[in-house]
Amino acid sequence: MASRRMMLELAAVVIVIVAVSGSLPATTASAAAYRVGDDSGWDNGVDYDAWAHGKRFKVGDTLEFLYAEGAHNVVVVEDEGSFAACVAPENAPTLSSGDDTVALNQAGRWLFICGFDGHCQSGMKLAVTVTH
Ligand code: CU1
Repeated sequence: MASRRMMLELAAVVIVIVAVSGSLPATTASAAAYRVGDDSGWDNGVDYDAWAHGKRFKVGDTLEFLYAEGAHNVVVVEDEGSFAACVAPENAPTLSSGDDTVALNQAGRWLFICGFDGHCQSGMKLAVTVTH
């Protein structure tokens, strides 16, 4: 028959296991890394509305824009009007390494366009809504 001391030790072990396993999902679920366009990357001829559809972007997630350097860029646009009109504002942050990762570090609308002539108009634009 188990002693009272053994039962207390067993209870302590169970509490530790519950505490550890309970904390793991919280840390792993907090950030997701998305490759924009999946295997198609950031390119002409990809439907980015369809790509974003159904995804739930959270603060702390990252977006990776992968493309041939020099073929495209990524302009971070602040206002919906510029996004709708495919206009890259004068001082908008522009990424151009070919492998650009954007940390979605605040909630709200995040708008991206390709600044190359005609690319945004033909579909290289991505809007995501980021929540806490
Ligand atoms: Cu482009």
